[in-house]
Amino acid sequence: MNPLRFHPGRRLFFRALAGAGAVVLAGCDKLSRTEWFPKFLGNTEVLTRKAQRTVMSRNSMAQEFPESARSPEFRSNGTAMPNNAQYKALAAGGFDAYRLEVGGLVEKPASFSLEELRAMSSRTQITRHDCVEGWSAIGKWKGVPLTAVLERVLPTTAARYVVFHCADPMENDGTSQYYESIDMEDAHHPQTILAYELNDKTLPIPNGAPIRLRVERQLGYKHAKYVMRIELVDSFEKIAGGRGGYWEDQGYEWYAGI
Ligand SMILES: Nc1nc2c(c(=O)[nH]1)N[C@H]1C(S)=C(S)[C@@H](COP(=O)(O)O)O[C@H]1N2
Ligand SMILES: [Mo]
Repeated sequence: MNPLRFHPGRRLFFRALAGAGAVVLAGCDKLSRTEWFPKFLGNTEVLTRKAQRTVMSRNSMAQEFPESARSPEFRSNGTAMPNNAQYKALAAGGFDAYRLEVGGLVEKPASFSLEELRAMSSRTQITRHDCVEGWSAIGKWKGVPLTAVLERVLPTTAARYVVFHCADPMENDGTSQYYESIDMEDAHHPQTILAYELNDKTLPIPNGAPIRLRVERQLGYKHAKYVMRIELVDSFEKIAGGRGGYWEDQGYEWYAGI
């Protein structure tokens, strides 16, 4: 019998194509994408062109894993504690005074406390993080979908990128801060979340507390930690080195798809 026929992940995947909200590709971990995606397409006559594009494009979902696949430990990489007095003061107060500022090309600039972010819709996902330096770890992330935040501030039609300004100053250059950017397509991807929990616990400082980006179809350096401010822009040319991110300014690719 075709093992795919009654596979629970397949039904869920249909829901994803139907545009249902939160979707978990549960149970698909045993079948690699290359094994089951072509069969899936071959078995199905009803896929619309739009749905097919969803499968084949970078809008497709990053693989999600069962609890048992979680790495025993999720290491920290890059900054583990921002060397920034304002951040340190926030951390000392348990981030009670933290506010995520969201502005730029939006109709309603706003700022959100952690409490407000936690009260919004949430998504939990167990995904693999791949660092360009050659290590990977599987962790469980919970956070607010970036779309939910964007719906509150209403990006204007001119907005093309979402820029994440982080708390950590980067070494070798007293003035530069870590920052990252993604386009609106990734901003609206269902797995793009502002995470506040890792492995069922409040996000630890070494992993980016109180808020860090998860953008699961891209490499680790895109996942901005210590996000303080989000800015909607039409171009990132005038920000820092002009290439859309701290590592991009050092020569890394802006789109780091995996
Ligand atoms: N603000 C900030 N974000 C960052 C970094 C950093 O140094 N500062 N390092 C990046 C890199 S290279 C990786 S692999 C991941 C590491 O996330 P982790 O510390 O939770 O493992 O965060 C990314 N986001
Ligand atoms: Mo990384």
